[in-house]
Amino acid sequence: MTTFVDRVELHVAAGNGGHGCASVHREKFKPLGGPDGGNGGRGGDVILVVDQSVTTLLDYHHSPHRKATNGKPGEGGNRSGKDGQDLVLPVPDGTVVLDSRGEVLADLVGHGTTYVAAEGGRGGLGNAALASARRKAPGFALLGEPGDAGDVVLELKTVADVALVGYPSAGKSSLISVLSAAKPKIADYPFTTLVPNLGVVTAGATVYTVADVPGLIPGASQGRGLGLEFLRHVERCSVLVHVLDTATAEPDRDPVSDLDTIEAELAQYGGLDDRPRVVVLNKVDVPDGQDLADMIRPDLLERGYRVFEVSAVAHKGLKELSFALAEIVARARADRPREEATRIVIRPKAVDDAGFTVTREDDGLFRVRGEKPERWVRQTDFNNDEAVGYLADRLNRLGVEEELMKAGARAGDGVAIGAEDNAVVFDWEPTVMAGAEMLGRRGEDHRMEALRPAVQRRREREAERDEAQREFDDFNPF
Ligand SMILES: Nc1nc2c(ncn2[C@@H]2O[C@H](COP(=O)(O)OP(=O)(O)OP(=O)(O)O)[C@@H](O)[C@H]2O)c(=O)[nH]1
Ligand SMILES: [Mg+2]
Repeated sequence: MTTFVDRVELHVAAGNGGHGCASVHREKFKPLGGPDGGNGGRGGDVILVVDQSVTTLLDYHHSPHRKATNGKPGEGGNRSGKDGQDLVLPVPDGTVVLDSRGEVLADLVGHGTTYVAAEGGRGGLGNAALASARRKAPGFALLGEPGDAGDVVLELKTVADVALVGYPSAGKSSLISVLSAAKPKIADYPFTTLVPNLGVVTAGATVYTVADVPGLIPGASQGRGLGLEFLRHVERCSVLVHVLDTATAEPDRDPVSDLDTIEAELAQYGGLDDRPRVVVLNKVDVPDGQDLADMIRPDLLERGYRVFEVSAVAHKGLKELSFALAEIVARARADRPREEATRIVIRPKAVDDAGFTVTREDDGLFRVRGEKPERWVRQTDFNNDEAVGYLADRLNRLGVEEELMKAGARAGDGVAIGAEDNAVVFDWEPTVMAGAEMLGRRGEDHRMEALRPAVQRRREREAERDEAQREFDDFNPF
């Protein structure tokens, strides 16, 4: 049998956004041509799509690193960069997507269901798009944003109606082979089944699926044997069938204590309490087996189980069993109006209404968190003073300065924008716009200390350019 993979860790990286372009239109005898730098293209997404022709996660086991392509940078002449291409990854029906901490992100059920596992970065605006009445000829462009990158875990949960559980060699695979057309491997040694088998059963008008789980043994929920790995496959089932071996030769086992052991393991695993149970006493073709079945039947009935005596080998009691299971499955389907569509969990964004938060940390550092401020920082080319000045303006307009002041920030305090491991840190100087309490003289635009030299140079340059622009405007009647 081919390898079966039902859990993989996938490393996904979306494409980066292309950088915007800073360019000035040049033509002979027209020294003051307008900005014509195009925008960068968007990075491609990594998208998971349920494809019913895919049955295992094997491909991702072999090559777990997947990356979408980057957006191309913008170019002069107002040419936008090309968008990166989305990377579409086909996954089997019933794939559950988790983050690396084990939180469920999405539960993908149904052909065509999609989930964006990593979002491509936005392209940066070129200087043409950044031009405004106030900033007629920006000498900078925005950087493209990096695409999302990270690990997701894919788990495959078989979507079976009936799950067969029991000790190794109890006859689970044999039962599937006689109830359905499936031909799983059957042998007289334990752990014959290494991965779940799935069979389709037709009983009257009802068609349902049956899966077996590799044999469970005491301690399975702690990871002994193979079964636990596969219990997730039974999580979606409507009914659990205990397959009990009435003819085991092992001295310290009997069907009732086997049942107790398996139940204890299921309880340890958790989440299966509400599933109806049925007991199958298998191997009653063996004379001792029939005697034992007769002996324990009253006990099982008293415990409230429906009990079926069968022989997978002699094809005994199969019809009753398959019709009884069909009835339970049909009832479960009726009770649970199949809203079993995709359950996608939206990752919460820790941002309040203002779009950002300011918090003071123990060491006196002020931390600014928020989608916009963090994005703006990523988009900034810190080697370009004008770009840094533009960032300061944006932060100010959003009200970041004001909030910092309210939170008690003083000149010279450290301010970090972004998460701990990925923040831009600078010394803060309040600006004119932030209110009356600023420490500098009115009209002086001294910003964050670290940015100040840059900002001052920018202001000087802007003043020069504005002057030139004014002269030009005066001279030019349009
Ligand atoms: N006499 C008799 N033997 C059976 C019957 N059902 C299964 N067996 C035998 O029991 C052994 C184990 O059967 P499997 O179907 O492989 O058991 P399993 O529960 O799938 O075992 P694992 O996959 O190891 O967990 C095989 O030798 C079967 O031929 C039955 O009804 N009567
Ligand atoms: Mg088996």
